[in-house]
Amino acid sequence: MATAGVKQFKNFIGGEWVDAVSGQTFESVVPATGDVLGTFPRSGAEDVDRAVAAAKQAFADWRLVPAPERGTILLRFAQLLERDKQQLTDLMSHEMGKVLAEAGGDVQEAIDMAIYMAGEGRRMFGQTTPSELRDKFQMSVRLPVGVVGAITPWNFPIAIPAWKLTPALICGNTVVLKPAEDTPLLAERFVELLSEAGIPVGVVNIVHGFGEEAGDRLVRHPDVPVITFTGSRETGILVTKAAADNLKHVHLELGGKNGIIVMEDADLDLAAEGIAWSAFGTSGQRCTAASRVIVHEKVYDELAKRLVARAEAMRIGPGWEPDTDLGPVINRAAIEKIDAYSRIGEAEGAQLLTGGEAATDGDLAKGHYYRPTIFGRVDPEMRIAQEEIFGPTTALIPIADFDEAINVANGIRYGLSSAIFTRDVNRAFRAMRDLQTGITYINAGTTGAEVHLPFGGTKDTGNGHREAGNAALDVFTEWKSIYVDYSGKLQRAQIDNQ
Ligand code: UN1
Repeated sequence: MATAGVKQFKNFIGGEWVDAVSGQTFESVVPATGDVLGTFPRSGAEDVDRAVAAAKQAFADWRLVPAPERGTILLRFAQLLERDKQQLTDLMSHEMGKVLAEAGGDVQEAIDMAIYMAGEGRRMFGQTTPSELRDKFQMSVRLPVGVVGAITPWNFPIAIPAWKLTPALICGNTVVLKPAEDTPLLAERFVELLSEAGIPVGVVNIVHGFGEEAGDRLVRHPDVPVITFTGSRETGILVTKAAADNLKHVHLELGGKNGIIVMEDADLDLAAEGIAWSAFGTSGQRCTAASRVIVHEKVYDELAKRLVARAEAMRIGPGWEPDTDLGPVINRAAIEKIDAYSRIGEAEGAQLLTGGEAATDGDLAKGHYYRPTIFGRVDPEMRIAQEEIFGPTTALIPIADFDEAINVANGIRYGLSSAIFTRDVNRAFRAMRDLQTGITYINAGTTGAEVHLPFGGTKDTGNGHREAGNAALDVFTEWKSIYVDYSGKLQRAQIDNQ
């Protein structure tokens, strides 16, 4: 189904740019306009098998390349991302839809992560400990695991591949990347830059296509011992089951239903700004987006008024236009899902304060735009307060006191990010301890995690792993404990040596 005049892109396997074995393709479409950016191989099991074979072969040497030398390549990669930042930012505003400032932030996050992981090449600390015995030395070291299968989402199309690939690579693993089918061109640029930075042949491979086809094969492939996946809870469960037969390491970064608590003593201007940014930034398509606002009754009306005013002032348009505040959502299915939740919210009896419909005026009709949507007087048990919508929709939930706020905040299946606006330091510290999320912000919104602290969540947001920071190394290495006896005689541990 290749379209005449549209550029055809390929997979990158063992250092070669190749079509899918089947010859099938799919299109990358601009969500703001419906224009086609290019066609990409619709890969199947055979393509994945080839990529895994290339990655397996490349692992034999890459694992032996000194980690600081691997770090030098990642540093060069960071410099190339920096060199092409403008171009990638512009492309992202087209292919994914986010506004320029956020697209630039996405690329910057990748640069920062690459720099951080380049530095890990000179750290990657293990432990040395004293021995129970004389003349014996012992230490632990991190060793790479092998071929990593990375399945990345469209919402952070440069940052998240960097979160996964740079730690995998610095640790000495090789990679097969299956990027989201909505943002294949950005993933292809990402891999081109890694190659330009000097990543050896076969160390990084990209296989485009769909989850049910290419992704499924990658997850099941017996020669891929590590799977790192960011996406929905439901797909995370499928990935876990599919990987179980081979007892793979599985790292999951799944959904969120992140709440911001606003207490009666909060700086309301600051809170309104933080909420608007967290709820509507990236059109709500962040796993860290604030889709619940848990607000004290005393300031409920005032905050609701300010948030509605902010939402209604947002300029909706293509991400690449400099005055756009809210870009499109990723595709038609997203519009349908978000809109279905607006109807569910109304049917549940929540008050629709603003939005609740697609934006289709003039040229907007060509793209997938949804008005920033706020529901008021939401009951914490309603579906719009429990389920991840992944769009520019947030739910205001009134509460009477701090304990209720914490209970409501925790009363969901997810546990990614949380926030509280308060001037009371005691409450702030209790919130830091009691909010059951992997990330908590004090007097800031729920988005904006930095690359050098662990990123991830509790409960159904994941499976106990974290990415980013040096926590990421745990996903991509095996610990090895090493004992060196230099006594020249057989010494036996854990027994009485008398
Ligand atoms: C995501 O939405 O999957 O903290 C990642 C943030 C960003 C990353 C979000 N740094 O919002």
